[in-house]
This record gives sequence, C-alpha cells and structure tokens, in this order.
Amino acid sequence: MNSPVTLSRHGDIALLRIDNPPVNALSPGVVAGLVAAIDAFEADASYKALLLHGEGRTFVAGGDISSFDLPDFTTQPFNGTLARIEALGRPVVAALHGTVLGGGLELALACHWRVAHPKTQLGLPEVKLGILPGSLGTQRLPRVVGAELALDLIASGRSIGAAEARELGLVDELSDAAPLQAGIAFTEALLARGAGPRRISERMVATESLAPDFFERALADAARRKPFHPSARNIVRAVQASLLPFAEGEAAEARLFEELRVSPESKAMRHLFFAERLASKIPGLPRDTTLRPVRSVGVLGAGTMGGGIAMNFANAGIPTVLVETSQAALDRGLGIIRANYEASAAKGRLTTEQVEARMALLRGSLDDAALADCDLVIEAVFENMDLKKQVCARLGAVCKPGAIIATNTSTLDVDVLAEATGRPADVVGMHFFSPANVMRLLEVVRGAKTAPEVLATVMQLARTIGKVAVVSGVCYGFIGNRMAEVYMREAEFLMMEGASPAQIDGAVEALGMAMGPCRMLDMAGIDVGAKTVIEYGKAGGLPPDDSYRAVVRKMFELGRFGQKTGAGYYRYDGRKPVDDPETARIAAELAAQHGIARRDDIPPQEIVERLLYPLINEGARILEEGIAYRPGDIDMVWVAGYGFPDHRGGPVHMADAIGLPQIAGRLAHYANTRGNPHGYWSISPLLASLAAQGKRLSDWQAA
Ligand code: 3H9
Repeated sequence: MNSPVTLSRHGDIALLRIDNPPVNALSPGVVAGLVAAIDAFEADASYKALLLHGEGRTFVAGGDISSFDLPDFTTQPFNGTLARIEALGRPVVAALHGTVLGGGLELALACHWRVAHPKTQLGLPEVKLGILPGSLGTQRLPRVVGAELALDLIASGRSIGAAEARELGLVDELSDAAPLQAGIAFTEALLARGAGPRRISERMVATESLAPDFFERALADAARRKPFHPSARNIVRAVQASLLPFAEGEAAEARLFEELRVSPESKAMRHLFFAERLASKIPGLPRDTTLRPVRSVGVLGAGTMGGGIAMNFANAGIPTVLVETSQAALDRGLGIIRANYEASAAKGRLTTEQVEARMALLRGSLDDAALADCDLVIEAVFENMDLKKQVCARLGAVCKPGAIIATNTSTLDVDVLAEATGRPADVVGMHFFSPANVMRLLEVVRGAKTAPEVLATVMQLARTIGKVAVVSGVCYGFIGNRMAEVYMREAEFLMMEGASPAQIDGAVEALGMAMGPCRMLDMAGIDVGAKTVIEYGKAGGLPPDDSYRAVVRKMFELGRFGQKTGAGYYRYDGRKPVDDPETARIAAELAAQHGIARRDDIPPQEIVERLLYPLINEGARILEEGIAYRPGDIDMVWVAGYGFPDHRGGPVHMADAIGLPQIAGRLAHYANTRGNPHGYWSISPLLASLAAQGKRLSDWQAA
C-alpha cells in the first residue's frame, strides 16, 4: 500500500507531503510514514531544509481519534518523531492551511518555522474530546504565547485565525499562495539569509506577568466550573508543568494525557464526536442526491419559536420573511429578535453593523402571499392539530412548486400534516428546540412520502445554520419528546409521591444534566407542555389513567405556566427557581385524589433510576421500531437538545456503561414494587434480549 507520507525533492529542499484524506489525521500509517521520511531526510545530507505540507483541504487536523481506543495506543511513536524533527540540524518549515488542530498544531510547533495561508485556523481542541494535547502542545504552546493565553486556548479548545497567530508569534509569515508554493518561497528565503533551526523546547515560559497563585486559582476555577470534566483540571496541571524543564513537563503531560484517554468521560465524548458525524448520513440516501436550492425562507408564526427559527437563517445570511396574523404580533416578534441581537451586541458578540445587517435580512408580512416565492417555508404556529392542518393546507396552495414545506411540530403526526398540504413529497418535519437560535439540535422528521432530495436539502441546510441534525421517523414526540414524555411522567409521579421539584432536579443535575425535568418544563412553558399532553389525549395516545401527568394539567388550569408567569413547578425570584409550598400542596392534593401513597424520604438513587431508566427503555423501543436509524442518533438528540451531559455520552452510551442487565433488573424491580399499570415498566423486547445476551445497545444495528 502507498504510504500517506512521501518525500520528494525541490532543488535543495526536501518536501514532506502528508496525504491522508479527508483531514490528514495522524493515523498509525501517517506516523510510520513520518518516521520513514525523517530517516530518509537524515540520510541525505544534500538536502538543505525540510518542508512539511498537507495535501487536500488542510494541513493536519489532529491525531486520529478513532485510533485512541486501540489497545496498544500510545503517543510515544509520534512524540518521539516530533523530538527528532525538532532536533534536526537543518531548518524545518511547516506550510499551514485549513484547520491546523490538535496533533496537527503540535507537529507544526515541533518544526522550526511556520508559514500559513491567511484563512488557516489553529487550535488545540482536545478538551472537546475530554483529553488534553498529548504531543507536547501543553509544553510548547506556553513557550510561545505564555502560560496564561496557552491555558485559555487549551482549556477552551477555541481556534484562532492565522493573523492572530502571526501576532502571537505562532506563525512567522502569512502567504496567500498555495501552501506548497508558499512553503517553498519561505524556505528558499530562509536558506538565502542563512537562517537555521529554532527550537521552541529550548525556550523558557515567560512568567513575569503571572500571578503567584495563578495555577492554584485556575485549578479551583476548573474544579468549580467543570466538575464533571477531569480534563479541565489535568489541563491546568499540564500547563503548569510547562514551567519545569522540558523533559519533566513532557513526562507530566504524558501521564495526565493517558489518565484522560482511558477515562469514561473521554470515551463518552469521543463517541459523541463520531455520533455527530454519523447522524448526518442517511441510510439509502446517496451522498450526491441533488439538492433543492434554498435562497429564501419563510416562517409562519412570529412567536418565540418562529422568531428564534428566523434568526438562524438571518445569521446565515439567508433572507427570511416572517408572516403573522396581526401587526401587533409581528411587531412584537421582530422586536424580540432585535432585542436578542442587541443583547448579543452588548456582550460584544456582534457589532452594531452585524445587528443591522441581520435585521435587514428579516421582513414581516401579514399576507401568506409573501411566502409564495420562498424556497423553504416553516410553519411555527401553536401545537394544535386542527390549526396546523389548516395552515398546512394554506401552505400547500400558496408555496411555489418545488418549495419545501416544513412543520415545526414537536409531537404531531407529520404524515397527517403532509397530506393536508396536498403535496406530501415536499413536506418534512423541522423540529427546532427552544431557544431555537441557541440550541444545537434539529430533529428532521422524515415522513412516509418525504422526497429524498427534500430530506437531503434540509440536512445540508442544517449544517449551513450550524445545527446538529438527526433524522427521526414519524411517531408521537419523535425521538426526543417521546423519550421526554416518560421522563416527565415519572417526574410528576415522584412529585405526587412527595419529592419536591428541587429534589427531583437535584438528583439528575448531580449527574451533570444541565437542567432537571421541572426546571426544563418551567422554562419551555407549562402551557406548552400541558397542551401537548392534552392534544395527545385527544389523539387517543394517553393511557387511561387520570393520574398521568396530572400535575402539569393542574398547573395549566391554575395559570402557572412556569418561568414566564413567575410560577410553575417552582416559584421564581426573578429567574431563580425556589421551592413553592403551593406546588407541594397541589401535589399532595392530587396524590390524595388518585390514591397515590406519599413518602418523605425518596432517595436520590430512586429518582435517578425512575427518571432515566424508562427513558432508556423508550430509546430501545425507538430503535426497534426504526424511528431512529442508530443508537448514536438518540445520544445526539439528548446531548444537543436536552442538556444531557456530554461526559456521559448520551442515554444509550450511559445505559451501556451501567450495563443493560442492571437496567433491565431495575425496570423489573419497579414493575414489581409499583405495579405495572398501563405497561409503564414493561421492558422493551430489544433491551431485554440484548441484556440477556450480554450485549450493548450501542452495538445494535437495524437489520
Ligand atoms: C489530538 O490531536 C490528540 C493529540 O494531542 C495527541 C495525539 C496525536 N480523527 O467534521 P467533518 C473525520 S485529538 C479521525 O465532517 P468538517 C470525520 O469523522 C484530535 N477522523 O468535516 C469525518 O469522517 P466521515 C484533535 C477525523 O469539514 C471527516 O473526517 N483534533 C478527525 O466539517 C470529515 O469531518 C480535533 O479534535 C480526526 N481527528 O470539519 C479535530 N477529524 O467523512 C476534529 C475529522 O467518515 N475534527 N475526522 O464522517 C474537526 O473538528 C473537524 O472534523 C474539522 C473538519 C474542523 C477538521
């Protein structure tokens, strides 16, 4: 097999080319190729310099993440090669372009000189994988930019542009030329002026401006802000070790890296890296499916959802029209959008010009006819089947042929809505999550008749607007809300049995959930949640059980709509939720009404199991019914849409970590101890069978 690394000659310069598509990741083959190339370079004294460059769209985007799980994985061969590169007695230049990330930047830092295309992005994003730069990034970067900035860059994982890198001395020169040409010109100029090797490892980290307790405070800060991510703490320790002699820092980094590589947190986050990329691939849909152009978007409904949805497109530079039924509603919707943008500007995230440019892309109308020219129209009216059917029928008539019609329903039957348009092939579900301009998840609901190019177009568009798109089949609540339904069911039963919202939320927040179920629904709106339950009841979906979601229905009746009305499950002191005796009273009253026994000592472990195990069980049903294509899609939905902790890798990954026999055993336990009314605790056949075979849910594949 051809090596992904080749060495060729250009006059006196040895050209080392890395060609490992798609991103030139440092696979074992690339590392072996680097070793062979360095051997060849060392053996040929006629070369005056070595120039490294990457073929294709980028230099090197990092270590090969898929190799980190190999049983014999070690950074040693690569790190040893970096030491050899840096030690070479003739100048070594890296010509950078694309995304110079992780091990790619570490490779560049081992070279003596760096020239970059102005569009190059440079960074050490390992923290996003729950690890730290393991090939001397934590040691060389502080020697160039100082410990403070190095810690900021490594701990955040953010990239910087080439111009900033040039100012910081990370890059020596910028060049618009193609990377190889830029590298050759730079190296020839170096040789002409007789410049030789320069080694970062021989420098000292500047410490003059560093506060004496800098690392102590940084460590405390990491522990407080990222309690679930050991990488945050190890990164501080590794950067601190850069103050030691290089070899000692190197040893510290290697130990801290290895600790993280084998940690469950990093495994979970690496799983999510690949799950996110896999989610965009749709079985049976060829990559080259023709896309429909989307140059303009219409959004019907300028409420919280509609406004947030419109912002996504304005942010991506796509002109968007918002249609409402009254001028007041339209003014209000556009006013909220402007206020959101201005809040971002006040925080320095947008300039005033950007605010105005985005607002200029948005226009309002009271007339459906304004939607006639749009390539994509998304309806975002209230979650009510009759209303949505009427709206879909109107859109079917008004939208131009070839336009895509999307519904933002969060639970309703997309096939019914698709038929209502009279052109079901053009219809798809685009379920945004609130706040729609912030949350990364987009559930794309594939109807029975959705045309392949409609699906492919929407998946591509999701990328354009920065969303993680996951395809779901049609069912009540799709992937996310269907699972959330059983989670909320148990939250409410626990409340009626005597647990407070703070106890319920606290139990799962202690695992790292961004927000427990009660705070989540209070924020999304109790009214929204209750109407969904009521609609589901009308459609015949609810179990014949009056105690089912009795709390949310009662709260709705009482006008306790959550944060927006100052009270829901909690009472609100500004935005701060506080336990409300009124909730306890309502829960106790409902318990008495429905004959539910009360306890005042429900342990956190029971709360966790009763919230999460039914949710996992429902996930298994979703897989066996083919609603989700793969287990990782479920994990992405929960991490990107519901604040499920990334260090647990999503509910499916977490279930496998706990062990399916344990989950199945506890579901059976609750069925025995609580009775199994309406099949609440019945185990999904898939979960039961995988548990019995000692298999994992993650390994499951549709037949
Ligand atoms: C590291 O470097 C540790 C070191 O400190 C120590 C050890 C040396 N490995 O995202 P895309 C695949 S840790 C393996 O869709 P884009 C990806 O799965 C690493 N595979 O493209 C996908 O495959 P497929 C530090 C990788 O243009 C394809 O490439 N580096 C890797 O939207 C295209 O990816 C990072 O964390 C990899 N490192 O974005 C950078 N990277 O076609 C991670 C990509 O089969 N990568 N693939 O689905 C990224 O952030 C983005 O991929 C990048 C391109 C910005 C580069």
